[in-house]
Amino acid sequence: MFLWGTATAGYQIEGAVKDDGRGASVWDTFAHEPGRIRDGHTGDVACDHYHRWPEDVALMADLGVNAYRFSIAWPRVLPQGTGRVEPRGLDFYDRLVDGLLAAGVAPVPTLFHWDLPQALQDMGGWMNRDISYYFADYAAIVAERLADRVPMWITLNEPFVHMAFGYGMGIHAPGQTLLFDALPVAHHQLLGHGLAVQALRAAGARQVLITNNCTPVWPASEEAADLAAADAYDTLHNRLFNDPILLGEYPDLKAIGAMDVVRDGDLAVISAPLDGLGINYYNPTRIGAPTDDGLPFTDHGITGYPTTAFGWPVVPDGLRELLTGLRARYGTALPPVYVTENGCSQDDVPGPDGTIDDQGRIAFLDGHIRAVEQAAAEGVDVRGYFVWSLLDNFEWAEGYHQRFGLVHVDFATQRRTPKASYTWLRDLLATKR
Ligand code: IFM
Repeated sequence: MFLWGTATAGYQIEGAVKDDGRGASVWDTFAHEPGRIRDGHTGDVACDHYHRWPEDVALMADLGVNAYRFSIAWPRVLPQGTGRVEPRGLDFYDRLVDGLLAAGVAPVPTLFHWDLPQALQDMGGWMNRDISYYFADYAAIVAERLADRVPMWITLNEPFVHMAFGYGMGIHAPGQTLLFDALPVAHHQLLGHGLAVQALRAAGARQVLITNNCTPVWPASEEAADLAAADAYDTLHNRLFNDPILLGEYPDLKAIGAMDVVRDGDLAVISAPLDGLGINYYNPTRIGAPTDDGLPFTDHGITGYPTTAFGWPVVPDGLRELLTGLRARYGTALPPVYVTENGCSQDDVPGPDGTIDDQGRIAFLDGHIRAVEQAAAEGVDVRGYFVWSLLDNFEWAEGYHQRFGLVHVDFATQRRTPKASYTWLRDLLATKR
């Protein structure tokens, strides 16, 4: 059965950051540091999904999706990241899973969507190899509680973005600016993924995936320097995270740095077979030769396409290109693919009658769903498509300024209003059924 879903993440929607014994995460710390988040927004309340989840599940049932990708907040389950388990945190996800199943929506939890317990950050976060093992312990605890009812698990969300934005450039939590010295974060996340796969399977998990953020890389020209820079960027963004999982080896990293934290046996753990590969796609990236800022490439930006409120180019065919490119690179090593995120931000403002006519989002989704269908027609085994996102939510460094939801959220009142794109998708899904 093809999975049609929506996707969200804990810190972006749950709020209730102090409820039921939840510990602090790196995002609580970071968001409260002055100047980190646009207009000082935080995820303290977000969409208050922690209290309003029945309404949100009802919205999904009405939409007609058969799957929901959400994330489990590690600090709700283990407030200090390791050690004492908080049963009330597990109870919340238990209720959510049962609520989803009762509504005919398959729960697809992600175990790590960037909200590392602050106590583990105080030990060095993902720069510290020990965190990989703590992650596997946490995965085991959650799976022992939920694996009887959860059909599909995702270990990590977008380890590239977490490494690059969180540890490389300091745009996301934990706000470190290590540039290429952040490469151990890639390896420790991947090792944590592999160890978690073992833990999940031991606890009876049926299907296990990882979600990578991938981008087709377009060289700025056919000049050798631009081609080499594009290759370096492709290595950093895509292959660094797909190759070890699918091929059991790192790509040649000499253009970007050295991976000197790999120990014997790690790659065998990392490359354990998966039941699928989750892919998050937003846009291609155009890369040219380095300037003098010390990086081995320059992002040239892409012109000539419509853009989202974020300024990201809307290139639906990039999704077809990405999926067929994965198939070409990995061949039979590529498991079934699930598009675990795709969507766009818009400046959605309710009209005088209260409706939100987000035609741009409808065009975006229509184009990208067609691209998935085209990739399938070209031989890619695609088995799911999840819209980012169900709700307008806390968009990290942008706070509440970027609205990605099929459902509008008035953050002053928490009122949910389905947008025109929600109705459009509901009608589409009805025809697909
Ligand atoms: O909101 C994020 C999400 O947390 C991870 N993928 C990209 C989305 C839009 O920026």
